[in-house]
Parts: sequence; C-alpha cells; structure tokens
Amino acid sequence: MNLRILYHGLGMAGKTTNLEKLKEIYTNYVYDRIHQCTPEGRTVYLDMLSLNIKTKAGNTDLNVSLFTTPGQERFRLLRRWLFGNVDGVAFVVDATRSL
Ligand SMILES: Nc1nc2c(ncn2[C@@H]2O[C@H](COP(=O)(O)OP(=O)(O)OP(=O)(O)O)[C@@H](O)[C@H]2O)c(=O)[nH]1
Ligand SMILES: [Mg+2]
Repeated sequence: MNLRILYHGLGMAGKTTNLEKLKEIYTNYVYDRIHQCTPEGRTVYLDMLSLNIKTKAGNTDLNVSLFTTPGQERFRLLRRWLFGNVDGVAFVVDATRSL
C-alpha cells in the first residue's frame, strides 16, 4: 500500500524539521531521504522522506512518502503540481510567529 502525504506551510514554518523528527523516530524504516538546503538553511525545491514499513501481518508493506511544499517563492510553481498527487495534507504552522 502506498501513501503520499504533503507537509504544507509558509516558508520557515518547520516543514523540514517535522520530516527530520519523523526520520529520527522511524529510523529503522527509512528507505530514502532527499533534502538539499541553501547556506541559510532554506530548502531547495522540496524535501522527501520515504518510509517502508512492514506490517505485523507481514504480507503487506506500507510505503509512506512524505513531501514538503517549497517554502521559497521562486519554487512556487511546484506547489500546485504537488497538491494534485497526494492522499493527505499536514498543515504546518509556526505558532510562535505573530501575524
Ligand atoms: N524553536 C523552534 N524552532 C523551530 C521549530 N521547528 C523549526 N524550527 C526552526 O525554524 C527554522 C525553519 O525550520 P524549517 O524546518 O527549515 O522550516 P521549513 O518550513 O522547512 O522552511 P523552508 O522549506 O525553507 O520554507 C529552523 O531554524 C528550525 O530550526 C520548533 O518547533 N521550535
Ligand atoms: Mg524546508
């Protein structure tokens, strides 16, 4: 079974940090990780964490692909394309940022 989950939020909201935390928690299931960042720590394009989880029954694998939307304006064209290809969306909000 394949699941594609998109982490969506403003620039610097904490999307990459969420994926890094999940990578830590599910470290034994990490199949692939793509992440590139600028010297300032901003994500280039988007990042992806792919988990391959063996179910208890043992006969089905759960493949979970987690993506982030590009936070930087210059990659905004990718956002619409990403939304058309997911099973679920996690909204990431920085609760400490004032409006
Ligand atoms: N204090 C605190 N800082 C956080 C938390 N989550 C993220 N940060 C910091 O906020 C900054 C931005 O976090 P990222 O996870 O890179 O945010 P992002 O949404 O992936 O950013 P872009 O992809 O570049 O748009 C980094 O300096 C993180 O260390 C948090 O829960 N608490
Ligand atoms: Mg990021």
